[in-house]
Amino acid sequence: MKRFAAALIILLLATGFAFAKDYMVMKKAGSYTVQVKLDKNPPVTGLNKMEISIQDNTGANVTDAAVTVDYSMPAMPGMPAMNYKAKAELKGSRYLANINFSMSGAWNINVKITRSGKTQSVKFNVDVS
Ligand SMILES: [Cu+2]
Repeated sequence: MKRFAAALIILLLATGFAFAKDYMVMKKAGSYTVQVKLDKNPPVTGLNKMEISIQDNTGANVTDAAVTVDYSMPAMPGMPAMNYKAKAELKGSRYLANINFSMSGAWNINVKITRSGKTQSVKFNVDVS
């Protein structure tokens, strides 16, 4: 029984992200480790709040970057390509942006981090419901 409980705990830990409330992506961009969260999981048509945290290679939070989010949907039958841009504002040690998906489906997201004249990007896709 003890062994079963331990196995169950390990299973819960391993699948933890599946139960997480927020949509979350963690990626490297150059020497930065970037964590991007959306407050809706799955993301929804309309307003989603994005939270971006950036750490340098020493693990320190980066708070002096200019962060913008480009999000787009490629053209599809009856719909031209859609491209939007949001500016993320620093709040505490995180950058916050409002992302407004105008329709459901697959969107490309590109988080651009500019610091000391150099831009690094984190790209990922989301399936908007
Ligand atoms: Cu579309």
